[in-house]
Amino acid sequence: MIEQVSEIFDPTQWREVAGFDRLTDVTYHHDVTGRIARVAFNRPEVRNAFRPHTVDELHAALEDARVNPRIGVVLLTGNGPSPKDGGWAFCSGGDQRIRGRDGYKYAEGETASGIDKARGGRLHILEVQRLIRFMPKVVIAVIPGWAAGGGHSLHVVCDLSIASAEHGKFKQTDADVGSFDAGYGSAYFARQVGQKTAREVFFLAREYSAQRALEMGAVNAVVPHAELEVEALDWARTILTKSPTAIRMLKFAFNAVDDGLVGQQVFAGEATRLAYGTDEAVEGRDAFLEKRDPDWGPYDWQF
Ligand code: S0N
Repeated sequence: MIEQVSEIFDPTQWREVAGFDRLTDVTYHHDVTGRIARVAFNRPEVRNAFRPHTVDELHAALEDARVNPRIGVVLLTGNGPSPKDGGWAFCSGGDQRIRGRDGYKYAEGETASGIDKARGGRLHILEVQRLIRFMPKVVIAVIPGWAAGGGHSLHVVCDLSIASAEHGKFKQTDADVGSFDAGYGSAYFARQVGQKTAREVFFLAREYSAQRALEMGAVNAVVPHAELEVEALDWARTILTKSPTAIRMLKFAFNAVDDGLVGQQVFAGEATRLAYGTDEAVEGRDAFLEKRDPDWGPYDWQF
């Protein structure tokens, strides 16, 4: 029987993933069909804030899901509730005990021997953002509680967001704590909700309910807390009935308009991959390998 990692986690739906049995800061599961991944922040006592080690584990789990050809959808969520006060969180961003100019401050349970100080100041959560953005799978933010600071930015960068009606809460604290996500977290958020609303969220750092986030266009759905993961699995299973190639091309098409040359590069890579599957491209390759001129005769200039 697998561990009950969160109050709304249904262990009958999930399996542990081989090679990921020593995680401390996140949990990683595949559903019983092996087609859906669930990656969850597992520091509910600090509203699922991430320290550098959390980001390492998060990146490793997401990368594993990215390269697994069976996985089509990733659910990114936060385990809970907090054993301290019963509070729920998706993620509250960077662990504020571990940041900044004055050197690495150890988190509870960490020791000097376990920490590579050279890595302490890295903002490698941005690498996680890019992994979510560029993986050819659908990533759904499943938000059981607070999405704040860098946790808010992570939900922004996910393809879809579903929030708990009772506990889902949103707050962009960056300007309160002297931190700022000047990339996807703010500029892309403005694309989603509009400039005025995005500036309000960042400049006033107020708290917003899940219902208000829905009205803003910041989340796709708000569902009863107890049904959050059931609903997310249902969305994932629906997506899995679709063409994998169509979904990946659509994701990269949606991205491309905001991603500049990098977006074009990703989309172009997909176009090249598809072209390599044609007889025409095979003829070009074979002609080179056989040291002859290519015969393009059978291939029309289609219109
Ligand atoms: C999420 C909030 C709004 C929840 O409020 P609530 O429900 O009243 O709970 P609290 O009592 O405030 O919190 C419960 C316990 O959890 C601890 N805690 C909460 N969030 C964090 C956090 N981010 N870091 C460390 N601890 C946290 C509380 O201290 C409390 O502990 P106890 O019980 O011991 O008192 C509210 O908690 C809140 O506003 N949290 C802070 C949100 C925030 O400002 N996050 C950072 C924003 N910036 C980023 O995320 C940038 C990320 C980044 O650049 C980075 C990456 C890696 C490493 C560092 C950084 C970095 O920040 O530079």
